[in-house]
Amino acid sequence: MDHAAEAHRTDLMTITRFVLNEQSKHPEARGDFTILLSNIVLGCKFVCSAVSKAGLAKLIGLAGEINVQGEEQKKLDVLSNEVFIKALISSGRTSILVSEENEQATFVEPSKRGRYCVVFDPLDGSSNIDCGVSIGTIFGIYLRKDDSEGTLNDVLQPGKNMVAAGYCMYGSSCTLVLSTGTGVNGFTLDPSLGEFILTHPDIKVPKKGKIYSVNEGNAKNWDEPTKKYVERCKFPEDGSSPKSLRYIGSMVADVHRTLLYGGIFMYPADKKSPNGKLRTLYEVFPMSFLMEQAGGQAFTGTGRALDIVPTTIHQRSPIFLGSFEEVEEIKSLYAAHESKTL
Ligand code: AHM
Ligand code: MG
Repeated sequence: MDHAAEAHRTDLMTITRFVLNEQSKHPEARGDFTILLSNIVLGCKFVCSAVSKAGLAKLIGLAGEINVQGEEQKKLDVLSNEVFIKALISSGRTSILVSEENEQATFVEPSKRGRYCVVFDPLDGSSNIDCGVSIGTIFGIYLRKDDSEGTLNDVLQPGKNMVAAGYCMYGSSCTLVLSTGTGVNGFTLDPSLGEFILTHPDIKVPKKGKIYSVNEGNAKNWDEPTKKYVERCKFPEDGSSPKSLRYIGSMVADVHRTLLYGGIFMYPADKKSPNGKLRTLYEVFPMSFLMEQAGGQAFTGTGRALDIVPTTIHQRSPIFLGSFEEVEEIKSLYAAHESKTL
């Protein structure tokens, strides 16, 4: 059944029902994850509504600006951050929160503490808000390592230790893509019901793709393997058709397209930014987790992205992710480059 037909079914699978079904396969599950997720979903619904009203409500603007009512306006990313932090704390299921918007991690007070740690970017791509381009929330979830009150080490874990990851894209529709480690599923918000409905079950990224996605304005500073890969996209050596370039400049939208249509998304290292631009914990890890769960790969230029052991919460990492075969090609270019330079 295609996705459109799926949306017209009457046995609506809401995200809550879906997660409850999944959790019921684990007899030890205590319902904590379902409660945590429903608070993330609440945050996404709030941000979705705020983003769609942004132009009208004049929510957009510099933090600190005063609106006509004399109230201070909040930038959407500041507002989104507050909503997520409050929803996650009041879930009573989290210990440590790391947000792109906050320099320090948030340690939840003992009376509200729970077993999970959430790393997130409340509104990624927010420089695109003013022109109506799709933006999104990205999140990853860890289980606290032990029963202690929680330390920074609980979030400085490699991405492969995440128990779930996802993103919500605020675009022509509001789409939440989630993995709890058993594949990837996509849900679309039905505004009339206020519910996310399963519309994209068991997403698999095509094995090969015809699209590459990168900020080519940085090409001057790229390393040899990246230059060579992009050159091959344009002038294939095997006589095949050149790939198409698509770059929105909003990670959630670029990764969403890559997941559905195949291809490769990259934000490589370059001479000016030796670690690329994207943040390891709450951008690179969740998207790499989803891509692997959908049958693709995620590579940093030196190894598997999900193997990185972060040492600081806001560190960055280069990333190449997408269709299995595209990432395989960039991996072999790096391997060849390395053996040449040894
Ligand atoms: P942000 O977290 O400040 O919004 O920046 C992250 C965004 C990503 O969404 C996108 O992939 C990338 O930055 C675009 O960067 P560039 O403008 O350098 O191409
Ligand atoms: Mg970001």
